[in-house]
Amino acid sequence: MKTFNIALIPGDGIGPEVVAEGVKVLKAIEKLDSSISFTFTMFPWGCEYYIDNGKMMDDDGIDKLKTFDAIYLGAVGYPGVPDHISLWDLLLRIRKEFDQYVNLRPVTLLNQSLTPLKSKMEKDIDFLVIRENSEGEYAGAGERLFKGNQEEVVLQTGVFTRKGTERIIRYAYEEASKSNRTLTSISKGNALNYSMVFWDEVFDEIGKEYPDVKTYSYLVDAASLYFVTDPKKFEVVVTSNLFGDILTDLGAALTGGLGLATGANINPEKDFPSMFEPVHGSAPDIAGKGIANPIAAIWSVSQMLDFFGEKEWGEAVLSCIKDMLKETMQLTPDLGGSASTGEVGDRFVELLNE
Ligand code: GGG
Repeated sequence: MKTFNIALIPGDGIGPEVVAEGVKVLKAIEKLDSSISFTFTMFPWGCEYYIDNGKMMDDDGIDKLKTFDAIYLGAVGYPGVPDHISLWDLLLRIRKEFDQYVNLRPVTLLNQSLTPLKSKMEKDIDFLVIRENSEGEYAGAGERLFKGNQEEVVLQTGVFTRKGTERIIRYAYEEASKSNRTLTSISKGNALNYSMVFWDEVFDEIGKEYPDVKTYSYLVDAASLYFVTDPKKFEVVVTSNLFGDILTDLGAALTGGLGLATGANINPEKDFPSMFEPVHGSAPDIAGKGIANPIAAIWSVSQMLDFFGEKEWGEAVLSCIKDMLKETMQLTPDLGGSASTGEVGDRFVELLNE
């Protein structure tokens, strides 16, 4: 019997609603497969916790999470707590403390009817964005001088270390090489004359170790255009923290919206737990209405199962998502359906049992 211990951080807004459906799916798998079991430990961290305790998580929160096989996170951020506090003191803190330097965000069209580009599709949109997840513009480095003064100066420094840049680019080459796909680097070397020139150099240097991988390099502005006009150009993409965050929302727009976008924050060395989350935020406008789309969170479960080495279950969950997307009436309103969050989860479990 394999037991996987999962820390649950449902977080804010629709986070708890969608995480509950992901847990429903994991419990259904446990019933179907006597060789797997999961334990779930809930951590009530997030903005409500901040309002009550003045902090987003316990002081020893990182120590508490250390022993888990994975963290399953819903969403962070809610009106009343400044966004940079909620993001930095929970989500970004966990990514950093556990050195989850790889962010895997698939941009995959699971049903042709979901893309606003459908008339132009010659083949399905199906690529993987590998976002650098530990440094760059999210390093937290900067300064605010002469605050409120006419002379005010604000610096937000992009930090690109050799170690950090090499390891993400090497990870991406490995991924492209083992799956026999092309690799595209997205940067901005013409304007960002230190960081992105360095990024491009490292991309070329590491490329010498992978002569089998066909590569492309685009500036982020051109790449944004190609995402929309010619997404089939892309197979595996590697990019910086900020560009990856922005481009994957664009990717979500092409493939059905944020209700379908998942992200895995991976510590490849497995020194620390990895974290799985829907890409979307807490969506305060629909929180508590029972209409949040849980499919992105369920897709995160698929990524988690892959990461655990349970590839068959990971694929089974993805295949059920594809089946779900054929059933308009069983979807939430963002996808044109009228089902509730819980009904989508229940239908999902039925499909898994078929
Ligand atoms: N699902 C997690 C969440 O709430 N994400 C919101 C967000 O702003 N994330 C920024 C990032 O992924 O860097």
